Amino acid sequence: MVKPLPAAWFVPHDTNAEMRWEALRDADDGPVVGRHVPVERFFVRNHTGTPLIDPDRWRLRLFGTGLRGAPAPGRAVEFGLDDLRALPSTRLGALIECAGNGRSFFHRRQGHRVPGTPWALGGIGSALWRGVRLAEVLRAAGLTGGAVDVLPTGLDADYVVGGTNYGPVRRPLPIAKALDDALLAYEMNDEPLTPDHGAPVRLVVPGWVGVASIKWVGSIEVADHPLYSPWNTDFYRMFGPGHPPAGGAPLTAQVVKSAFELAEGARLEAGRTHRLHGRAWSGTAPVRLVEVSADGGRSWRPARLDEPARADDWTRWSFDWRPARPGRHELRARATDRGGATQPERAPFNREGYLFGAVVAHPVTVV
Ligand SMILES: Nc1nc2c(c(=O)[nH]1)N[C@H]1C(S)=C(S)[C@@H](COP(=O)(O)O)O[C@H]1N2
Ligand SMILES: [Mo]
Repeated sequence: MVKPLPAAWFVPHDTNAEMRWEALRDADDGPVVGRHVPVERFFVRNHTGTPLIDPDRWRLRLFGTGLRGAPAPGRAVEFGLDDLRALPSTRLGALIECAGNGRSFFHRRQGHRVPGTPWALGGIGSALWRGVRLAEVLRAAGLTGGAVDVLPTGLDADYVVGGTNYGPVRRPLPIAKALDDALLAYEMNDEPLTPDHGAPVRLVVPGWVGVASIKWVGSIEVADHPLYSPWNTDFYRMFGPGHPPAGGAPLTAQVVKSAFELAEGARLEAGRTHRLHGRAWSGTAPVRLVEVSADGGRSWRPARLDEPARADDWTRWSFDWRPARPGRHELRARATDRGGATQPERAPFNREGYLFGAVVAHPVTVV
């Protein structure tokens, strides 16, 4: 990674960096981070490493049987960064959340060891993205009515694990989602994209697992037939008991979740009221309700939603808590979205530990 990863903001996991939730709140009553996470504090998920790409020489190449004239890869329709900037731009507040966010809780709360990056809940961030709608670029490239899948490919190094070379990171996206709200983003929080987050251009696929949002995108195949890559076959499907042998359907939308802007084991003074802050989100609908329990899940009280809930972003909430007695306590938050989905007590097991959406106990020490 290129950017510094101060220990106050990040937990390192080899090629990845998890955001500390307490980094959204510097001090009890100190400066707070707004709805969008500053680029310097945004989590990073790299399969390999951050490539440095010269924006002046960068080209986006579109080809395939779903474009007029079915251009072969060698005869791709090309766009430079200036070409994309000349197309109508869109600004969109949206989350990027890793499909494995919360994975460590499969072990910590449910006793199942699963492989992969052991994220707590910090494999997520929200930013304000600016770019051009993928739909706009596909149409400019000659999209036909026969297109069914698009395959954006990253310019980072091939992903090699256990002696297998899976090739560059790439994941097919159904044409319906591509035309609905996917964005080819060149700005993050009103600044040009930085190398770690996909400069010069990345895809942002609102509501879907983070891997759909391909960084450093260099080409997009547009096909009139279904496309496959390891990222929609070997990875990012539900595997294990209760799932088909080849895995469930490729993962798409994220599940409803919530988190406290607090360190694990944070120390809070007894006998005074603390305004606890947190955020809640869902990949399918705006958040409707957040409840908090400070007694191990026996009783729940609604938190205050501090801003209007939106579908693609998280909602900040707060909750006043006056702990009476010193000692260890467990806080819990539970979100419900407008589609009626609520965080369950247990997340459905799957071998790779995807989509952990269950309620999490957050330990604090009252002093
Ligand atoms: N080219 C490329 N795109 C990628 C990845 C990658 O390793 N290479 N990681 C994906 C995954 S798994 C996630 S969760 C998000 C993370 O985005 P961020 O690093 O900007 O937070 O990028 C996605 N896009
Ligand atoms: Mo991810």
